Parts: sequence; structure tokens; C-alpha cells
Amino acid sequence: MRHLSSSRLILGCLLGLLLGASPMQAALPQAPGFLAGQHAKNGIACAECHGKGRPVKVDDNETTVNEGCVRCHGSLKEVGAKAQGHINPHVSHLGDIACTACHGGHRGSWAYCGNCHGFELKIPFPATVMKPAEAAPKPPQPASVRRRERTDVVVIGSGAAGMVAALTAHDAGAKVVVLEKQPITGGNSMLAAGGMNAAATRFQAKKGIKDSVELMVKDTMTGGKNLNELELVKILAEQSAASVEYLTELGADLSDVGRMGGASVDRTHRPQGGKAVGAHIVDVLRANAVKRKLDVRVNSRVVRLLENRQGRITGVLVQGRHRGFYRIDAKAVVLAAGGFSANPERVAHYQPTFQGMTSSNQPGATGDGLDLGAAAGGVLKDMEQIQIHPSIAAGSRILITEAVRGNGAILVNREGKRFVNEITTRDAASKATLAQPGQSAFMVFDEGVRQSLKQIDGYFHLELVKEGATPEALAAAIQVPPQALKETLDRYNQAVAAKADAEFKRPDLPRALTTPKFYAIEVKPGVHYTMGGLKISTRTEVMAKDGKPIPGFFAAGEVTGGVHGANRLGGNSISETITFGRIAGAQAAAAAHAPVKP
Ligand code: MEZ
Repeated sequence: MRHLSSSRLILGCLLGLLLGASPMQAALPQAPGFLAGQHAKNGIACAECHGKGRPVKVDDNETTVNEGCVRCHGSLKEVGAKAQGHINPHVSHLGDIACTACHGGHRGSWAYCGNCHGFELKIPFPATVMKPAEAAPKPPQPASVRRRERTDVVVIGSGAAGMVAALTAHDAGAKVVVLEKQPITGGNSMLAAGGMNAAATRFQAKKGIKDSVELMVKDTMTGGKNLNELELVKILAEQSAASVEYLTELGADLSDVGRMGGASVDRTHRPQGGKAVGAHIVDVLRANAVKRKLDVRVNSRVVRLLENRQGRITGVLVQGRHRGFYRIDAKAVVLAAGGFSANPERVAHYQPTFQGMTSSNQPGATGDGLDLGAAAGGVLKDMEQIQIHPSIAAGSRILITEAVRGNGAILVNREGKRFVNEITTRDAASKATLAQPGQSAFMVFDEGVRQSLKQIDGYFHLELVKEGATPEALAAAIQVPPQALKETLDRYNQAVAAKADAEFKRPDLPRALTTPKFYAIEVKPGVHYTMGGLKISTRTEVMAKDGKPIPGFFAAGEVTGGVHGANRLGGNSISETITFGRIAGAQAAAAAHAPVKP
């Protein structure tokens, strides 16, 4: 056992202060939950890691801190393999994230997953949930900021749109910096479940699915109530197959194809076996970023876009968690900071009737990217167009993917009866669910559906599923009238056999629900996606009020408005992030290489 000398402790506390701890935190190194305290309790002084000649230097990525953790404790995977318990916080869909995303040297540790999940974790520190948006102190005037860097392209946001833009700009020869305000990369893309829409792909052809760009355009426009910008929708559909190929070349598996609401044919691409698409794609993008040694910084919030007298965007003012304020001068900026579904006040401002609803989004989806864009002169459009997803597990923030319904599940109410075409558009399914007693529904499926979609296993793991060996036993478990549920299933199975759903006109009836066991998850609508955002051109240039593009400023993904109109179709979001991320990256690289007027 190593012993602490008091001088080492004092040095450790001083270092704690230097590393951003409050005086109280630094003065209480023994406090439970602080890693400094835990280490001190085990006889390991701060100075064993920090200080002159020591390996741990604290940057905003906290890279060397994490290297320090891994050196003693092993990788996240190794720690995960050792940990026990039904819910293991070291093994999750968040992938290989930094230890410091959850653990703090001089602040209480938290379980990052607690931002979305509500499970009880038996962990050796009092978990505190991270506040979604830490208020930034008033930023200084850019001119007074002395720390300056220079690059070709800055990308704000590290979801799929941002990472694809960054990889594309890098591959076109630009020097790129990616800035992410959260402690982990991936944004909402990390949580994407059902898949990525694309028309006329080789994976569809292999399964004999006949699709076309025109049909994808038609479905997307109809789903969006024709409020969409047709030219953007055409790009989405025309480029979609190439975007699937692009991801496949990077190492992704999108070979499974299923159906989402509002689609005329199966065009939603996802990994074999029906695994969730988002975590897989984010993993692939991260690996490609590492391979290219891309400069990706977490804990790095952009507080302002910089512009010159001619209105050209010339860089960003950044607030790093440890570094403080600094500026990056850039020849082009790509904004890919996502939407605002995790900002209940903003949601209620645009849609008062959504007040108090749960959300499926990650905590960083607060809409501050929209503020940055608007402050730089970008025009916002369709801000009141907010999508609620019909199936969030009741009492939680867990999205039950539309793919479960796409693969055959039905929705029944508390009377045990169907009430809607389950694969209609999300707005229609949500409205119908809110009209049912209790404003919720049960998503009912059988073992056949379970076996068809790997991601359903996760809902069992999270204990969201009720089950029964027969329809009647399931009915008892969810407290609906047994005879009614049995009759509903019989009628539905007859419709499947007849290939026609006379009652609700469900257009796709992939399988009968006859294989025990029978399962149900209670679901409620929740805020899922914000269709509005910055107006962009077909080249992803951010448009100003005068109808002209703002030079040097590009945007892609949920921070933009126009692609989805009044209602986004499931599977079109990941498709949008890849296609428009690629365009934004290429445009930004081109703008960076073009001679820039002073
Ligand atoms: O695109 C989406 O939002 C999507 C596919 C969600 C889901 O239900 O899985």
C-alpha cells in the first residue's frame, strides 16, 4: 500500500485547483465520488499522475488523463468484461468513450447513460446526472482573445453529418478541426435505431426490391406534406445509394433492408440481423477519424462564429473545458450541431402542446447551433415543425424503433384493440395514440418479430417488455381484456393471410403474429426530431435574409431546415446526414482552397 505524504496531498490539491476544481473540491480530496478522493483513499497521490515529469496532462479531450486511467485499469472493454451486474455501464452502445465522460477527478462522477436511461446502477459513487446545457460565462470579445489557431475547415458537431463532412474535407486535402461540446462524440446519430433510407441500392436489388429515386422523392414529399424543399429532397434521393456505398467503403454494414412508416417499399438499410444503425455508423466514422489522425476535440463548445467586414465567416470562438476561450481562424465553417428536441423550453416555445413530453434525444440536442447560425445572419425556417415519435417506452426516454412495427408489430389500446395503420407516418400514428385512453398504446409482437430484429434484445435487457405464452396470458400481464386481445390478433392474422388489411389499410403485412411467446411494450409519443433549421442552398451554403449564401459558411443535418418539410420519414435522417455531410465537406474544402478575398 502506498502512503500519502502531506506535502504530496497539498501539491495534489494545488494541482486540482489548476485543473479546474473548485477550491472546495480541491480541499476535499477524500470526498466520495471524486476520483482524486478515491485514489487518495487507496494511497495514490495526485502527484503520481499529475505534475512535473508525470504523464497526465489535462487537455479538453482529456486524452492523457484517459491514457492514465487505461494504463492502470485497462481499456473500457477490459473493465466492462470484469464488471458485474445486469446493467453494466462499461458496456453500452455509446462505444469506446473516454473514462472522463463519466468520471471526474475533482467533481462528482456521473453515469453518462443516466441522461437517457433511468435504471438503478450499483456504482461506488453518488451518480449525478449531467446538466444538459451548462451555461457558458459571457464570452469575451473575439479581438481580446489572445490564443489563436489557424486551420482550413472547422466542423461544429460530431454526429454523422459533422464527422462525414470532416472526413470528406480531410480527404479532399483540407486541414480540419472538429469541435464537440459534449464529452463524447456521436450526437444523436449515436442513438439512431431503425436505419438509413436509400433508393435503388444493390442491397435492395439483391432482395428483389424494386425502388426508384422518383418513388423516394414522392414518399418524402408526401410524408412532409409538401412543405419540403423539392430540390433538397431530390438530392437526398439521388445521392442516397451513393451514400450507402460511401459508408460501406468506410467499413459499415448496411446490407439488411426493412420498411419504415410512409415508405412505399422496403428501403431502410441497416446492419445484418437488424442491429441498430446509429451506434454502428458512429463506430465506423470514429475509426476512420482515428485512422486519418483527424483533430476531433470534445468538451469544446463554439460560442460564436467570427466574420469579417464583408460578412464572410472567418472562424470560431471556442470555449474549451480546460483551455478556456480561444479562437480558430478558418477558411470555412461547417455547422452540424443538430436540433433542439432535448430543450423542452424551446420545444414548448414553438409547440406549446408538446410541453412536458419526454424526448428520445441525447442531452446535447439543445439547439445552440441554431443560435450560432442565426447570430451569424442565417435564416431559420419551419421552426414550429417538430416531430413526435409514436413509440417511446412509457416512463422512459428509450425509443422503440419503428422497425419493430415495420417487421410486423401492431399497436393496441387498453381495450385490446388496434386503432391505426401501424406503419403510417409518425405524425398520424402519434396523433392516433394520443387519442387513446391513457394517451399510450401497447406495441404487441411475437417471437417471429423478435427473431427478425436484433435490436429488440436491448428492450428485454432494459426490462421494458411484458410477455405471455399465449395472447390471453400477455393480456393479463398488460391488463387488457384477454378476449379482446385474442380477437385482435386473430383478425390481424387473417388480414396477413388475405394480404389485405380491410380495417386500417396497413399496406405491408410482413408476418402473422402466431409464434409464442407474445410480447408487449407500452409506448407513448415523445419529441424526436426538429424539422426546422437554417435555410441552405443545394450546395449546403447557409442562406442569409437577402437570399444570398453567407460566404464560408455551410451546414448539414438536423441543424438545417427544408429537407423534411412538416414531417420526417423514419430512416431519412441518417440518409440526410451522410449525403449532405458529404456535400458540406466537399464544399468547405473547395472554399478553403479557393483564394479568399480579405
Ligand atoms: O429515422 C428515425 O428517426 C428512425 C428510423 C427512428 C426509429 O424509429 O428507428
